[in-house]
Amino acid sequence: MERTLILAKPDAVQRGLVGDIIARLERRGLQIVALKLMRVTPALAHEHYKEHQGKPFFAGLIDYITSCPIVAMVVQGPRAVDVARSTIGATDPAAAAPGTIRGDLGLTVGRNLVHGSDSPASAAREVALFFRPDELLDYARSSDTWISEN
Ligand code: D4T
Repeated sequence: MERTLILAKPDAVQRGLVGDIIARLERRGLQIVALKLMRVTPALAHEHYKEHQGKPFFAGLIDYITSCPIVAMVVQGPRAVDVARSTIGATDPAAAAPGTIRGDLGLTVGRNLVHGSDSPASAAREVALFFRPDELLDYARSSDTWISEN
């Protein structure tokens, strides 16, 4: 069982595509472990994208991710990192396969709708950037997952 960070980026929120994106991940079989609507501060954006510092698209990437609220979530499942990335599709939506989120809903790399962690190590780092440990459901604890009867 793996966990991964998913961000529905500002263009997804503005275009009203959050529900569609979540539905695709859920239909694939991934379980939501944490979910929130939030703003990304410049400090968080720089930390999240620090591997891209110095690249020509870095400033635009920071402006984009901080421009409007996003929806951050953690999902889990077998090989969740790779499963989420294959559901999301290639980084450039113009090259992403039809049937993927980016291939169906996006067109340009600068507005590619979704982020998914690229490895289990990145996922652990990124989940900790966006969520406190107590914000993550513990599916082993039945009170977190089942509605109790009256
Ligand atoms: P994220 O990290 O957003 O899930 O995207 P990917 O994992 O698929 O792609 P990435 O890390 O290589 O790129 C991060 C982010 O930068 C934007 N970008 C990327 C861009 O605007 N221009 C570019 O040329 C590239 C390579 C898109 C995603």
